[in-house]
Amino acid sequence: MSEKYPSPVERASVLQESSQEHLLNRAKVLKLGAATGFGVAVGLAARSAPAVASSSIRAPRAVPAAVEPIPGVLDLYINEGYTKMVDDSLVYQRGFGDRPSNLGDKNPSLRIVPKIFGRDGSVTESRSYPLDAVKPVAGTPLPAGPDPANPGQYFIRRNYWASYFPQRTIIAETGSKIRIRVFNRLAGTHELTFAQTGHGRVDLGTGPIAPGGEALLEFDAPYPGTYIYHDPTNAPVQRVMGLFGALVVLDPEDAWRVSPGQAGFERQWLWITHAICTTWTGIEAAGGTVDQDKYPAVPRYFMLNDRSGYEALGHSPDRANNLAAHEESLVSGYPRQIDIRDFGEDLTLGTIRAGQMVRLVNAGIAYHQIHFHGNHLWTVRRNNVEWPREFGKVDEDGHVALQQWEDVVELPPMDRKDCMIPMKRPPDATDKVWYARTEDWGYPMHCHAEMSQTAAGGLYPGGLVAHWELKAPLTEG
Ligand SMILES: [Cu+2]
Repeated sequence: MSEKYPSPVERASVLQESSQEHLLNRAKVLKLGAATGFGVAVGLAARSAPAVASSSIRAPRAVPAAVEPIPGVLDLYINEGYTKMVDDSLVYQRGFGDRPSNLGDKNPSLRIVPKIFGRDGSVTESRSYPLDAVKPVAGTPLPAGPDPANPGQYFIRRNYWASYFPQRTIIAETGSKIRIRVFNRLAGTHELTFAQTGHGRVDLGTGPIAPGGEALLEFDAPYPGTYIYHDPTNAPVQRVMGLFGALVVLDPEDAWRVSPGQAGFERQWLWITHAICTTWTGIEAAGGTVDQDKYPAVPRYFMLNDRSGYEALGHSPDRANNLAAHEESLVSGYPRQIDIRDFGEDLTLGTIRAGQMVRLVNAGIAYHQIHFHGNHLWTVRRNNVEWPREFGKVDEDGHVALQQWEDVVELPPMDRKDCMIPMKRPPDATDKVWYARTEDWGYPMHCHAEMSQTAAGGLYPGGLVAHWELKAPLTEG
């Protein structure tokens, strides 16, 4: 455990050595915090490392092992380490972590436990949101009761269930201020950018942070929606190295809706997809810089919420991982009568005629085709722009995209799509079959970009896979 956290003695001495520096920083931070206006990103960047640079390609270690936290500020550490892939190989990765960790650590901090920026100025660590909502057991919301007019179907609770979020998630309530201090613990220059979060959809970021340096980024929570944060250095290389995550912005007064006036939902899911190119990780691990013309990306691992294959499906020998996969990724619920034309309409008091919302995020480099069996999905937004059903779209390549209501959702790199899965009786289930069912009905989700179903160039189905479940009838009790 000592490699994960510095002992109190180590920590105290490190703080002492650099206390003056940090007092100075803190004063600067507070001053800048008071001076910044609406939507302004402040880069307090690039303190250069003290003259202790070694010949090592590794980080100069100018950043102390632990720093004094500032209330309302989230500390992120740019770390490196090795991560176990689905085929048990270890792959070099970088990431925005919760704590400082080093290359040799068995459990490096390469992604954060979800954090919530509250309207009240707080930063809270929580895998579920809203904080005071009831957590669904294994991620599956229970119904309010049977729907007498529709045997085998249920009334769904309105504004009741919390949702679980995967690692790398930052949630910001509207009206909150996002305040992040970033420590670059690596030998190269890195930065943190929140794509399309500024006025006019501009990116807001720290700017380059020198090795051993730190920066403060501060901006007002943008319009409700789904965003990607990442390191744009030598894009997309540093993102593919693991420096990415997702920001979800929600109105705390209306937290069961992706945006004002948009469809309500029972609970929501955040699916962050990602791909790893081991040619690139090998070059960067050796201290090099990827030349994309010389070494085009050839992704070998494909993940959903940082899991692949049997681990993504919750079939691993690790029970804690399986439970987390169910809570975060494996969509599940009870069947309900739904009409996509009137999502959100009340049936009876405290219930909603709606499905579950899946926020699809592609932080990787592959064009994904997220394909569901059992139900079609209704895409309500793409990149935080509403997708009404009245008309189709023509994309940049001239293709007609009629994707509002489909079983395949196209997801190019850096795209976010908010999709409603109705959780309804599958249209091809005849009465005889429907009324005879006694078990959960499980349906696959697989990506139609077939290479993404594999790991290490062939291990199938070791890639970006999931399933969703329509739960069996509840027995009268
Ligand atoms: Cu299929």
